[in-house]
Amino acid sequence: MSIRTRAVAVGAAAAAALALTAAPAMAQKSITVTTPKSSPFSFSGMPSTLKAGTYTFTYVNNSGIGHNLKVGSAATPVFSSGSKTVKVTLKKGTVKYECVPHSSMMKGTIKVT
Ligand SMILES: [Cu+2]
Repeated sequence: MSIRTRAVAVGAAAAAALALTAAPAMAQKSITVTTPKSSPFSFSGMPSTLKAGTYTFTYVNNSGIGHNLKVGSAATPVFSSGSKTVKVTLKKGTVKYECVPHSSMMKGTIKVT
């Protein structure tokens, strides 16, 4: 084994060890949902299906209009610029999401499997 090959092998082992160490942190998933200025009464980036588990949704509101993101029973405050997060555990079934002040327009469902 040349020195070069050996360095690659050690690097791969280190990467594998790192992946194992990082695994528990990845149990909590992150999803970013955005309301763009160009479509100020919409949610962009919300998946239509997710695996059951705990998620942190980061809601980025670029619209300048007061919105929030409610997923299941958890919601961000209403805000008009910047971003806020909401953490929620999703169980199997259909979960509703919406902006509470504009729930007739800004709403949808996530199928949790
Ligand atoms: Cu809204």
